[in-house]
Amino acid sequence: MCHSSCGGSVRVATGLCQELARRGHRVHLFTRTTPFGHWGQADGVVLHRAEAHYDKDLHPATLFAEWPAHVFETLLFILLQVIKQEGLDFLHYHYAVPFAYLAAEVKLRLKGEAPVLVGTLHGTDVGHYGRDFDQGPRLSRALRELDGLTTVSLSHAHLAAEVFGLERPPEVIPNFVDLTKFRPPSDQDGDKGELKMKGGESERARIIHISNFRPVKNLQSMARIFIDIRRQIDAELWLIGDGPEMDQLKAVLEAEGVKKDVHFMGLRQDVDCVLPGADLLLMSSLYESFCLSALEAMACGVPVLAPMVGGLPEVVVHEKTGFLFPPQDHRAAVSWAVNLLQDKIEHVTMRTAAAARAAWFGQERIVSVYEDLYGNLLSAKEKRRGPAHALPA
Ligand code: GMT
Repeated sequence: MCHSSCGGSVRVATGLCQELARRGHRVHLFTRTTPFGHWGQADGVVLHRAEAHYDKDLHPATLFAEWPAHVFETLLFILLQVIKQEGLDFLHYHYAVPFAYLAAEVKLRLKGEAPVLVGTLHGTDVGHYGRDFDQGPRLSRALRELDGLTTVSLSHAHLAAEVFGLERPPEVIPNFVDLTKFRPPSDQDGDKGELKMKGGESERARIIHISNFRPVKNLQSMARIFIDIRRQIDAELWLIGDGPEMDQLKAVLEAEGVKKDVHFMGLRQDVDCVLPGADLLLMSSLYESFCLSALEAMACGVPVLAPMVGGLPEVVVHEKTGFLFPPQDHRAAVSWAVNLLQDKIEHVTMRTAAAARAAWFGQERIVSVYEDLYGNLLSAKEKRRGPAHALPA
């Protein structure tokens, strides 16, 4: 189960589904509506939606975690039906709200016949909902119904343990990147999508920011850093994504006279085609449990400039694959960016190191970690149920 927006948890969930199906597993995906991006049946994943069509008010950049009761009930009905018909072994959700409640309800209804329940915590499900006076305790109870709980970084695991009062922190299975899609530019990629934008002999530095433009991305700060970089060197800013903070961001860029240096690329699915043409990814989030964009940028050989918050230090290696600035220390961020973008040798070294580091988070390896977890949880369940329920050899 996952949301339908363009966010990282959806990317991880759908990527995991596709890779598991490619490996021969039977995979069903349960969502509110069609997940952002192309979702064909060709990849072998069977999609079940509570609502067949996009509601025009559901902007794909916004994660709508609080569902109306009828949507919740519809997906629960579909879940129970498919679990019984297909004899599903696992029910795995990405992002706790509202899926932790759905999983707990499935367990309550199916009792001993319920599939093994796995949950993956991603970000604001802990930092926002976990701390909520009303939802926090409910969520905490729902998490205790799980057979396996994971999250995407050590830092987020500690936060989750503290917020939910868990005896043991969730298991860390980091996010992954498809290294066949996200890779540094090569000669064969000459015509690959937006790489053409790099064309010409311009020496202009290309700084890219990718997000869902929500308050947690701290876009005013991102704009300030870009503006100060632009005051010192020739640079342009590529913005990928859209969201509630976009209008305010545009106003700042306009007021500072740098809007002409900004390319608004909107929400798009071919980020892998754009990223390799950039020189630096700029993030300024207040919090990131992981920051999938940082990983994808590094996989494309793009160094990352980001604040030292949450799980970012587990992804970006300071001074090797990018720079991690203390939050609020814009001066340090600007100075690192300017120096890097002016030093071709250092930039190439960092590009190579970034791609090498990202390889450790390759989809092949990380999806196998999920498979191992499923295997272990299934064996534990069989053991609990005793020999009568053992799987045939
Ligand atoms: O929790 C959120 O704000 C939404 C969530 C999402 O669906 O995009 O983002 C989180 O999950 C991503 C995938 O694991 C991480 O890369 C993001 O860092 C994380 N966002 C936050 O922690 C704010």
